[in-house]
Amino acid sequence: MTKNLMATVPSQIRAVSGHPADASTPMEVWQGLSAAVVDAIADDWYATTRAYRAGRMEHYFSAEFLMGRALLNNLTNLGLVDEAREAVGAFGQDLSEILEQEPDAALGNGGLGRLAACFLDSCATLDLPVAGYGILYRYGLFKQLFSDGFQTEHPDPWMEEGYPFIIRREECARIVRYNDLTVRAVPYDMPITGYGTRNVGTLRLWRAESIEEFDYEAFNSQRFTDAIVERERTADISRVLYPNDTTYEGKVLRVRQQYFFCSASLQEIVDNYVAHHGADLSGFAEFNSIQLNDTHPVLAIPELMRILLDEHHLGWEEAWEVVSTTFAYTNHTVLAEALETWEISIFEKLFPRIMEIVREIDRRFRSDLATRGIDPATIDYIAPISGGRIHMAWIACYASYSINGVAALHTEILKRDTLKEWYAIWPERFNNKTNGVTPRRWLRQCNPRLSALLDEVTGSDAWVRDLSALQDFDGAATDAVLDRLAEVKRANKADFADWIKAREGIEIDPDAIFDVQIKRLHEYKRQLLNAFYILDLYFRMKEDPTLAVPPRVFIFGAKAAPGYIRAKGIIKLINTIGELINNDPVVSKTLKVVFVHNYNVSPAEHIIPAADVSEQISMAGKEASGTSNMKFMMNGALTLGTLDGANVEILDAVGPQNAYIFGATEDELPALRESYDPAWHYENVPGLKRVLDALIDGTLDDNGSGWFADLRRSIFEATYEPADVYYVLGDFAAYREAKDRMAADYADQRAWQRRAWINITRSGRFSSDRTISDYAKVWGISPTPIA
Ligand code: T68
Repeated sequence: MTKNLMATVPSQIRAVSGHPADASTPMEVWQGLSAAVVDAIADDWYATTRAYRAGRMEHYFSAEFLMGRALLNNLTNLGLVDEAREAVGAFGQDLSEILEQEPDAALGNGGLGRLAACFLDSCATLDLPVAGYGILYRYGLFKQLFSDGFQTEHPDPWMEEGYPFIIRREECARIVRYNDLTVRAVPYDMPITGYGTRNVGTLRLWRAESIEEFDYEAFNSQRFTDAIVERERTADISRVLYPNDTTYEGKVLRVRQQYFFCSASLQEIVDNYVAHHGADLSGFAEFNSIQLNDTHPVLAIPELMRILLDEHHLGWEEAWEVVSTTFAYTNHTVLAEALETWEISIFEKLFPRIMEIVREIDRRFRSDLATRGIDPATIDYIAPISGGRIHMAWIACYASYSINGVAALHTEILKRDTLKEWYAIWPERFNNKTNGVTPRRWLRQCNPRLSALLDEVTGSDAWVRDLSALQDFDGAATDAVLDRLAEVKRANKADFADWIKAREGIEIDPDAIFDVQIKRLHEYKRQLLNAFYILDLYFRMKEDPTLAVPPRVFIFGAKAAPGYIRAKGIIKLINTIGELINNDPVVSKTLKVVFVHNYNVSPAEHIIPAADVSEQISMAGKEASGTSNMKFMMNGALTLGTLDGANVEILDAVGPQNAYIFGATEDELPALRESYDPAWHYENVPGLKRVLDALIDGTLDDNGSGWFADLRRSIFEATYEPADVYYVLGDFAAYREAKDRMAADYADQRAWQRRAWINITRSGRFSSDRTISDYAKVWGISPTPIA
């Protein structure tokens, strides 16, 4: 199937480093080994691309793909890990060290971007004709450092030293035109391998370049800087990923980025259609479908209209028929501040023709709805253009043949609330697609010990391609198997303790409970609730030194959007609580707090296999799905969570005895909020007063920033939002009770392991293979194996 790595690796290393393999640095070995892997799959990649392009294809449009590292993932999928270890071992190199050289391709913010990456893995594994399209950002999500406990942001030039897993395809470049700028879009292709298949899918990322390297006229006439300025203005388009994950920002550059990759990708897809099926574009949707990952690629809708109308001369009705059978839309959030709307003036300035088309979509939408007897106020509310702004979600809903949420509860909220007007008119368009994660990266690859145990218990590695197969092994949890499971977790925790010591300089006890919350920092995710619990526990231990508290390590990883001060205040608070606890001679014997800096995909691969407790504590109704909850479950951690997002389905899969669920539910909250008074909770709920006062009485030092006092105000004072919008104090007592109980339950190790086992065996429905199989039905595509 693939060329012998042992044979090609030394020469590939020599080619990149210019000296023999045994005299090369680990970074050079990483480069050479990676090049050998790309070389080994080249023929299969080409064959897959040809096979897919001839038939019906799905195109996954996403402004973000959070790929993480590629080498180990490809070796795992291709079954070449042992061979690679041997190949580099032959000249004295250690594969683990080589793997750690690789930068993360962090071309995404969080769940939405990582979901896209998991989906590509599943599509490849299932031989499905799907390609991803996005942007080759020169700078990925910023690097996070801490300085006095404050987050600082630094650029992430992730491919500056060369990146073997991406191939420039000069010959496939396209031109993208704005009113004020014309640029070249050059595609870079990343091969996407699957597990146990020869098929190799493609992620195509576009990079913006000038049409001409220099404006020679400007250059010659001594206007050197003008020539450079123009070139930089173009390069700006694919320079940097916007680091906001929940708030929408109406920046011209952002809309340029969105149009850039949509236009380039559509040109290519249309050209491919013409090459295979001729110039009559009316049959386009029979061979192509496009999934819009949130509203970020929604400009593809008017852009495809433009191509069909202006370049292929279809009539409006005919073009609209094509468009409205091509696109499908996934919503990822119900937070109002995340819904994208753009000022009309921006569209007019950048692409007047697109604006004209949007106006026509709006005009026809209004008359279509009026004919259906919809009342004028509703029409005006959900029209593509209203209040002087363009509403991307409304364009998506109007043009899409399918609209989905990302967990059952989320889809219900869309139908009932966020998109209710649309659901009333087009109920048949709505469907749920509960998220999933790839068991290749998130189990096989990151947790080799547990993988080996599962191979042994199930008798093969079939579970890696069909995770639901594990459910037959619920009953396999004999004492011998549970002993092994305990050994696996203990060894993973010991590895993790070493990793933390080296990375963060903190010593932790592998026998303590590892309690983990890793995700973007946002108020709705309630890291503050976790912080309040830890601080309260510290005070309880100070007050009563005889209190029986099981040893625990509280682990956090989170980036805050650089402009989101309150989120940054929570990071500072957790770091400050960590200082207090980790330096307390008595309490630090029992508790530790570790904030892993620069949380990303590859740190997650170290953290998740070592976790005992998975914190999923968002205010009910706010987390669309969550996906780390699924990764933890697969690795045998127990969920401590609210009934939010996919937690609801995890609870359903494992049963109430195998998870810790607490807090107000989404349907209870409106009534609770009516009489909600945070001040009452402050006075009456045990522990809260002491914790909230510590924010301002000198116990915790925010270095004069005033951020801790601001956090306290966010709990008590209504400003733009009601006081304590995310119900932190309201859920505190229930959280404390559940978390204390969980820690006490940990003492019965046998019972704990039994429940961990059930979490693993029941995780099958949270494989992204299941999610993608569900999407494939909507997309109307079927497996197309090349061999
Ligand atoms: C997440 N959204 C959801 N958004 O919050 C999470 N947003 O519940 C869900 O599991 C996940 O999507 C996958 O469906 C995001 O991650 C973003 O990252 C984002 C980025 C840019 C603009 C807005």
